[in-house]
Amino acid sequence: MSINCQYLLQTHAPAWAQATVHPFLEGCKAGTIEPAQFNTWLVQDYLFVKDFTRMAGRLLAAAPDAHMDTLLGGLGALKDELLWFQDKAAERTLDLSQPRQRTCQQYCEFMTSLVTTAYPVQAMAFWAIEYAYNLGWQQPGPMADPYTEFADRWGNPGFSDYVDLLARQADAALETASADVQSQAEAAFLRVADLEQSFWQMAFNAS
Ligand code: HMH
Repeated sequence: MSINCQYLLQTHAPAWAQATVHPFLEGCKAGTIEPAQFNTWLVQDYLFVKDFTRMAGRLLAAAPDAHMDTLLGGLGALKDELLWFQDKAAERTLDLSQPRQRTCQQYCEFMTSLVTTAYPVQAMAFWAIEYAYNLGWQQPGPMADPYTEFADRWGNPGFSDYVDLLARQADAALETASADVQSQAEAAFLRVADLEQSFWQMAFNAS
């Protein structure tokens, strides 16, 4: 029996809850998030997504033929997302050329380090990163403006379908993976969970 996405979510439910439930997201729903907190998240997440896009490119390079179509769709969505971040930053007159904060830097370094791992590990981590936002932005329930469009970006049904496809691809890759690769995938999942929690906390701490 190989590990799969469902197994990881069940086995590590507390770690996953910490990755996807945070006062930052509750603050968006309640409208109590401070501009400094939200704007810090916006700039740092843009810097994150730029590197996540590079990770997506490396994942595509390692992927079997059957997984290419979904990943190419993902890259197309990331192209739009980067432009959308630039629009959102311009509306708020935010400078996107700021340096990465420590947690963002650590997350980017982790994503870069995955290039030396086998495809199943990369596929698992890629799914976990997308699912963290798909779940996190939906869980508080409908958000008031101006946060509605942020919640919808990662919570919309089309994005949920894409994340499901990513889970199926990661599961398929893990099915034939060695025990060593499976344990690397589990470690990568836990690292994503940890970094997601730290990323919310980094933005929440801003003042
Ligand atoms: C920190 N995790 C973080 N930012 C994102 N945009 C996503 C996941 C989803 O792409």
